[in-house]
Amino acid sequence: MFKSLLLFGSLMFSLAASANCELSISANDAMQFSSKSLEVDKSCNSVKLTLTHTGQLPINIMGHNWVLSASDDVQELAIAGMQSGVDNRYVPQNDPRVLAATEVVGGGASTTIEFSIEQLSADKSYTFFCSFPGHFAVMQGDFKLI
Ligand SMILES: [Cu+2]
Repeated sequence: MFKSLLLFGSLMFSLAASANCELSISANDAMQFSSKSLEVDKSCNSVKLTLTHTGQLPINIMGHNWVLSASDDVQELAIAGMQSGVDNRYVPQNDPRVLAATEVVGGGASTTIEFSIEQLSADKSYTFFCSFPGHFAVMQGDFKLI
């Protein structure tokens, strides 16, 4: 009895230790994300992501956000985002192609979102990018469920 409890306990511990449901990424004044690839455990119900702008430039000059979409949608979404304007934080509103999106932050600021990944599939290709005008071509990376 004690032995099986011990076994159960260590199993729970290893499950908790392996599930990676929290992500953090930073962006800087040189228009770069700190990571080109992010991975989360597919068993996560939701993912908590924190974006930190480690630069000093103001939000209207070098603002950054973090937007998630299917990889095939990035280019069209980035254009639609630009057209949505600053009031909509450069993200088209009520667009189902947007799987997650943070606020836009300027130098020294950070923002956190929590989003569901239950409708995402480990077999599909997802990309995160910054939709601030002119940034998506260099500010993007892979988002994987593992
Ligand atoms: Cu940016």
